[in-house]
Amino acid sequence: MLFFPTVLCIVYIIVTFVRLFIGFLPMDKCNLESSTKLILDNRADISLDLRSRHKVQTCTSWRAPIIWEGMFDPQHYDQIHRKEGSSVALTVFAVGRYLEAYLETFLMSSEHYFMLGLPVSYYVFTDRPENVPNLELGPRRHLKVIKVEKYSRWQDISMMRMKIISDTIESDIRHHYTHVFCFDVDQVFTWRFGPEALGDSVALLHAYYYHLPKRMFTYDRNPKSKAYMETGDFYYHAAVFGGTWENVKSLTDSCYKDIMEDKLNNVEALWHDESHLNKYFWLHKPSRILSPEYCWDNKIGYRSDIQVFRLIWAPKHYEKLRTS
Ligand code: 5GW
Ligand code: MN
Repeated sequence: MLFFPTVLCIVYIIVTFVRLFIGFLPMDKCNLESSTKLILDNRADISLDLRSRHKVQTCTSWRAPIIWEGMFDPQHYDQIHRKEGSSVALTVFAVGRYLEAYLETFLMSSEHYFMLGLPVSYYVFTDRPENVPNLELGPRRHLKVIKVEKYSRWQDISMMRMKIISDTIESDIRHHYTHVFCFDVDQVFTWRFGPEALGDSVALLHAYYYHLPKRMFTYDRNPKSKAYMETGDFYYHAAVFGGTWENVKSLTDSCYKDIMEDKLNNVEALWHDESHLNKYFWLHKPSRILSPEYCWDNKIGYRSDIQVFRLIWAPKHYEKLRTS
């Protein structure tokens, strides 16, 4: 008579203990026993601790890590990337009024926090090279200014970035740097943004969407656009993306091609280059994802899952900046 309830009780107790032991991890999406089954961009990734952050998703269904504070040993990444000779080209556009408004703060803050210890070159694209501030840079850090046209439509400034980055990788970056990171200029580094962020193909979770259900994602929903998608994995933010030069070249080529095809068909994707970027990462899964700790907007307010602010959105003054 008492046999069944007793067995049920024992099973329940065992299950409870096992769950407590493992922790209530958001692991349903990747179900890893150990991090050795991750996509490894680098030797250092073996040491990633996917279980150190309980309330957030730390890897994807295709086993790419999502990098959060506490999951990695910063010094370990510094050492291994230095040994392997990783080097980084950072591209940033400062066209029209964005030059005076943001560039100096962006670069100065980057000198304090971005990939310290590795060779870094800034590739600054602007319509007024003579107005780029003259900054003293750290050792093995360089700045190159490249003149670009100022398109009259701001949507075009934003979208032409893809073409210009691709051309610069081909003519210059590929001969000197292993990795490329592409940034919006209207942001400020406020904490370490180090080699733990380097990978073959790197996307960033958008601060406003990372905790929302997929149906809220603002993908392009117009079937006439090449950026059209019904569903996706995450909503990525175009303010930061990167990877090896080979992968960033493929990404920028592909997005540019799709943007041009849309133009021929007289359509423009909902969020311009960001819509195309989201489509690209849906079809070509990133090997590494950065948590919104890598690009946060303080306007969102306190959230317990955001433990550090590595890069924050600068205040936007669209009324002043977007009139030419
Ligand atoms: C100007 C008006 C509207 C939209 C973009 C621009 C603009 C963008 C510009 O006049 N000059 C310029 O250099 N940009 C570059 O494109 C900056 O690097 C900027 O960070 C990036 C994306 O534009 P954002 O930052 O205004 O777009 P959201 O998505 O951050 O609002
Ligand atoms: Mn921006």
